[in-house]
Amino acid sequence: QRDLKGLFSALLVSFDEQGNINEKGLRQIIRYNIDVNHMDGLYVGGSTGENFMLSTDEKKRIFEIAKDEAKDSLTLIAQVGSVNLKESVELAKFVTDLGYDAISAVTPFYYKFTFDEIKNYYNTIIGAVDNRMIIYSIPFLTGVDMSLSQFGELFSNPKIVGVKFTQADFYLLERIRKTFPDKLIYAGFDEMLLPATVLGVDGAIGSTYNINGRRGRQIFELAKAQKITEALEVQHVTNDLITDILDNGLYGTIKLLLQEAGVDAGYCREPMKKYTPEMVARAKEIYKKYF
Ligand code: HMN
Repeated sequence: QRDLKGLFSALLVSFDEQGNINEKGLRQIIRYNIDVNHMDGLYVGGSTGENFMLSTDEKKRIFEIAKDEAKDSLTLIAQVGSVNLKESVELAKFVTDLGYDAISAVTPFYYKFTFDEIKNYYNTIIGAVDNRMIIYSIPFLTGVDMSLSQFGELFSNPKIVGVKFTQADFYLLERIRKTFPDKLIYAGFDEMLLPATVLGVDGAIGSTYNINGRRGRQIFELAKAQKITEALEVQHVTNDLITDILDNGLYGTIKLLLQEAGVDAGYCREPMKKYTPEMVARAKEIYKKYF
């Protein structure tokens, strides 16, 4: 079994102007993450992958392409969560057969599910496969904000091995770290990688590592080595970059930056907006400033 620790890009997907998967471009993004960013792994099918706007067949195609391009060169985690639990189970089986190292599932969203319903959702998905599950907690998008004891209830299933923690509540992060030393915690906000690393996360999963993976690596390694002043310098530059990216439109701008780096990262899928000429021009300036 592969060690699941380290730095992961939440994989971007290249779409053509009609919103169809651009396989060649997707393969180039994967290569860039392997050859240039030197990631430890890829988180496939996450928010960054525009996953919740895709059909089941499209999700499967992306899982296949990522495995085919990456082979065993880095760790692969597949996000299979969906409000359609039957789809989640189907995808969990599909990626397990493909050889993914772990699965992950977002907390079910849109309806106000009870915690018992959420617990049943996780146990059902992971019960269907011989694999490991990482909870994907992102309260600002899902509205699901779990407590320490609720994480504990989910973690009581030994196949639920960790959490991707995309929240800014560092008190809760510290409590989870202290209470569950054997579970894996991934920092989900790239702009807070340094403080999350100081609190002892095992890794990080984020969108901006697709283009800024080398700075992410520096922050992570410096912070683990207790070189906090140096790590903070790199985090400051990173956060200037992330602020510029967020101002210009998150996933679209990362794709435009990758295009400047020679990667055919394509477009975003509607309802996400098409690029405006101003957005493209601004991305070129951002690229010159930071790369
Ligand atoms: C994923 O599922 O794609 C992610 O790993 C999500 C990840 O936590 C990102 N969050 C969102 O995009 C909502 C962050 O990397 C985020 O984009 C970054 O920290 C900038 O705010």
